Amino acid sequence: MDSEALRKFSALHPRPAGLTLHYGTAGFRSAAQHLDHVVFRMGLLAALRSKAVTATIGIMVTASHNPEEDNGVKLVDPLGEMLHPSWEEYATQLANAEEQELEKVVTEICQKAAVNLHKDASVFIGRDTRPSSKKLSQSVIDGIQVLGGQYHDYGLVTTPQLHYMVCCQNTQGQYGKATLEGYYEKLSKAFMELIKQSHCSGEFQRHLKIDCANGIGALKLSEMKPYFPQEVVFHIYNDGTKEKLNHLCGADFVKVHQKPPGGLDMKPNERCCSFDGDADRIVYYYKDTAGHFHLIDGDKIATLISIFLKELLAKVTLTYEMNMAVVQTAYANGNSTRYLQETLKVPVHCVKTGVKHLHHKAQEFDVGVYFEANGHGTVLFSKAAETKIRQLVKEEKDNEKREAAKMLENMIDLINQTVGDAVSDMLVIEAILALKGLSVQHWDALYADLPNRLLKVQVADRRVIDTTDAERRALTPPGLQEKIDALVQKYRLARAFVRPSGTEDVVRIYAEADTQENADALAHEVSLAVFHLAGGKGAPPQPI
Ligand code: G16
Repeated sequence: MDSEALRKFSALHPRPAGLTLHYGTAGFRSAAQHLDHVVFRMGLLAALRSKAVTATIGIMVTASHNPEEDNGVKLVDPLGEMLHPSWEEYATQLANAEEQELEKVVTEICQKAAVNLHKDASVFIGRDTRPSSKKLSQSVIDGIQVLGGQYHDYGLVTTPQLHYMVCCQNTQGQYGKATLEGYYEKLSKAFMELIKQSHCSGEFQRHLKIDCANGIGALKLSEMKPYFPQEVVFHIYNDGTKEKLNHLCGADFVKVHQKPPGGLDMKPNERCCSFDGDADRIVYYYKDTAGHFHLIDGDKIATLISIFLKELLAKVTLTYEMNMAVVQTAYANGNSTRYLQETLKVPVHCVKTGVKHLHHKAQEFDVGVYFEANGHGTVLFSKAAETKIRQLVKEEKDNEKREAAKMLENMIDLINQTVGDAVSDMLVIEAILALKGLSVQHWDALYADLPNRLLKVQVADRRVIDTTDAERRALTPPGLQEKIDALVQKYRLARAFVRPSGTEDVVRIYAEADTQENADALAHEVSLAVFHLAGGKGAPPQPI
């Protein structure tokens, strides 16, 4: 290691005194002005990880759904997954090391993780549209170069596009070409192939209004437009030319507030959707003729995809048995879980919040559908399932089975299997709706969501809350879970839980019950319990 270069460059990216940050749900997140040293050091970490696994690693500068003033960094492992959990601790150590200790910490990581510093390193970099992102990505480059690493800067890309590039690069092109053109070509081709199989393909016309959260999704969808024929009409709203990123718009705003985004004019029964700030989440919605807003969140997206895949798998099953499961988190609406288990008869698993947990669980199945209620999700196909499906397309004599296998093959190519991807998920949903001849209202009517409410409470230190049972029960502070249990008892069909956010300095509260009034009242009572038992800051939460 070039100690002199490390000293010189770390002095250019000093750590603000007394600032401690932790690797959260999806990397580091904070006010952008606090992050220069973190991203420089994550450049170092990415180079170390690359040397350790002899593969290209990705770094995305983004704070996704957070306000425009925040920023953050997500690290991408070789097959496009989130950074391996065993390295999260190294990331936190490196981010918080005193400047004079940095070399020692790097050496310790090399020893613990068996990193040979003489090996080559390769890192792919991407960034979102935040004003602070360009400068921060330059600091990432400094970190990579200090350890002699090579880099490719993709500039402005969505988070899932960067995950895709990393996977393509490390699979020697088997997953696709590691270019934006390669991504657009692969997805648009699979989408158009699927649509061709639709009975009404002759009169096929897709109109969809898309709120891009004033973020990167707008830029990338515009770039993708020429890859589609004229019949596919995506109307882009909140493209970032007028308003601030994520301000009163985007998937997180729509999901949390259960209302339409600003800047999108919605006519009755029109299908609309929202991306988040880095385009890795999507939710759908519409307004009925009476003016009521209907949210179609990640749970209903997972349900639609599961229905479609299950039907196709049933058609090819006589030839090859494939197991399928859905992975959710504690935020999944109780009625979605009931529908999947009792009506669709698909096994459902619950894991902790964070794509890394869902992705990991979904890898256990031939077909693993995973979605967070907030709209972050995808489908994973096992290698064995993929090989079998591709073989059936080539060899199956029975027309119906071959057609089903062909649809599955196109789904495999259309779905970004590396991570949740708003663009890819949107195309998957649009294709399924067209193939099944379903309107957004039919889709919404699959089951009725239990009324629910998401709240946030600020406390002095959110880490006083520790949870268990996939975050459904609080272990600390003492007495909190007992209080929540007693409150839940007061309402019908009720459920509530609390957990510290890993992306914002807040405690999150979720409640559901038989009516919206009861869900709101329960959420408020639980938020008061958190405020009093976990050291709330400022004024106590007000009723909704
Ligand atoms: C990230 C994670 C998601 C998680 C969300 C909220 O999303 O990738 O898995 O659901 O944060 O996490 P928390 O409740 O811990 O704040 P994004 O889209 O913001 O990167």
